[in-house]
Amino acid sequence: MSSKSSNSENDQARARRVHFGEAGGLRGFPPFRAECDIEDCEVEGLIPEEIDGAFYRVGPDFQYPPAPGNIPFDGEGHLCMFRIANGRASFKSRYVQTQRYKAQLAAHRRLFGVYRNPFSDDPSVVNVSRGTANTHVVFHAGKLFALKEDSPPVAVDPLTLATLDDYHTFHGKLTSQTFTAHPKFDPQTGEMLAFGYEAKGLATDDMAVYAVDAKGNITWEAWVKVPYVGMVHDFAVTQKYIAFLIIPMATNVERMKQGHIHYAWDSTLPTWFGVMLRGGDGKDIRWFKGPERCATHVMGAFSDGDKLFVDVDMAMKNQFPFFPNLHGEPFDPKSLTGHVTRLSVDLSKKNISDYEMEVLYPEVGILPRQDDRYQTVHYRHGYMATTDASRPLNPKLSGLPFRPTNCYTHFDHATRRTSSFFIGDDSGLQEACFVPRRNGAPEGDGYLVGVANRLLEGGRADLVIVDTQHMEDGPVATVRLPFRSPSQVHGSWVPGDQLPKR
Ligand code: V55
Ligand code: FE
Repeated sequence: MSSKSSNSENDQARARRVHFGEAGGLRGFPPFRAECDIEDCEVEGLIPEEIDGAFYRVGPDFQYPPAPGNIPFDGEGHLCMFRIANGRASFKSRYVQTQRYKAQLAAHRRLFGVYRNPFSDDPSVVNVSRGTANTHVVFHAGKLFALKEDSPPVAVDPLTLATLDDYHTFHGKLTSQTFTAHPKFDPQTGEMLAFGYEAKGLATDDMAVYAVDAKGNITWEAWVKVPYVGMVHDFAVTQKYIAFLIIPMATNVERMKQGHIHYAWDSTLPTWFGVMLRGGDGKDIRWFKGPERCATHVMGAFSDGDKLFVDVDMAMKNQFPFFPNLHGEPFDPKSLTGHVTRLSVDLSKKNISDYEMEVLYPEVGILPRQDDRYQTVHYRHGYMATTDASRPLNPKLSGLPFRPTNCYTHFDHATRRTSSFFIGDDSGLQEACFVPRRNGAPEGDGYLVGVANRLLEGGRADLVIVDTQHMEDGPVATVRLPFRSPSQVHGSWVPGDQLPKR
């Protein structure tokens, strides 16, 4: 055999093989990719008998090696479920079978280019949904939805995690091409409130807002325009109002055409806080201006007459090192830190043009949550994964570029007091999710569940269960996994009595 033919055979073999390279071709952990089932997981401590339900979580997990220039947020959605009942826990993980996942699997290779950039895709997938379903998983009207904000929900079987509908349009009533990863749930009506941005297609300045009733039918729709096109990752819903925060994470079509990802942070842009009446036609929307800020998640929101309060995790500048700064500014660690910040406006004042901001607590963190039964109404208790730099760090981890998220903090807005659970000097915590102690338990009475990565064990995952009344005491139980587990962006708790019977 001549060396020439063996070279071209090598090229073919190289084109066919799956090879992620160092750290999966990206910063951080390599992809997980395995779909797993564990019955009766190993437990340390005792899972309270009263806990009955499922903790669902989802995050990006690359199916094939990412394209050069891609970012962690573009991995295929990989769902996990911890089913907890009778003091026992089982674990299940499955990829969401999105249109994109199935197309790539059939081709045995990557067909989509970089994060939310259709110009970077293989021509064969022009009519395939780009949605990765990798950001949040929520339960409504008996359906489990895996969500990515650039596409419609993907419906998944809550017991098997098998994909049921890779493009769910609520019986054709979803006219927006997109659907937020952060819908809100009204405990009084059973409604799901949602919106889509870039709703008429790539980089369009249209947003659509929806109410979905307790049976899963769209009952309200309104369309509004945004002041500029940027990431609208989360939103706020109260009994009376709906509010959006537009941040300088701007959609950049020119850069997309050059092969870059969807966004670049434009520090010359202001923030805009838009407020409209819930249930109206959207024509009443008012936009209030603020300075350059980064805020991606809402802890809770409520209205009191004409006054609106929205609590977010807010930082001074772009918090995402993998979303580039358009004007080349270096990332300053101090301006990346997020604090629970209350945004407010008094809608009875007709001639104001700005919104108010108040930093409520000194703790530094990301991914704020609440007792989800108190969405849209006055709430008292919030939770967030925080980084307490005064806590010890294992010397073997001193080389990490950032301190791991080492605490879950409970924020009591009535007393403005906090209490924290510290995971230890060798671990990092992913987002927490609140679990009511039992059906009908008072607000904030229950547990936080969340995954800890043991950083001296290759990131091996444990689910920790912490009593919200005794945060400092440490976990009442830890569900030990024998592996790292797929990554998580967000998760939801679904009480056992709402799950379909087997
Ligand atoms: C976020 C996550 C995303 C995304 C946009 O936390 C924003 C924010 C996992 O994907 O596409
Ligand atoms: Fe989010």
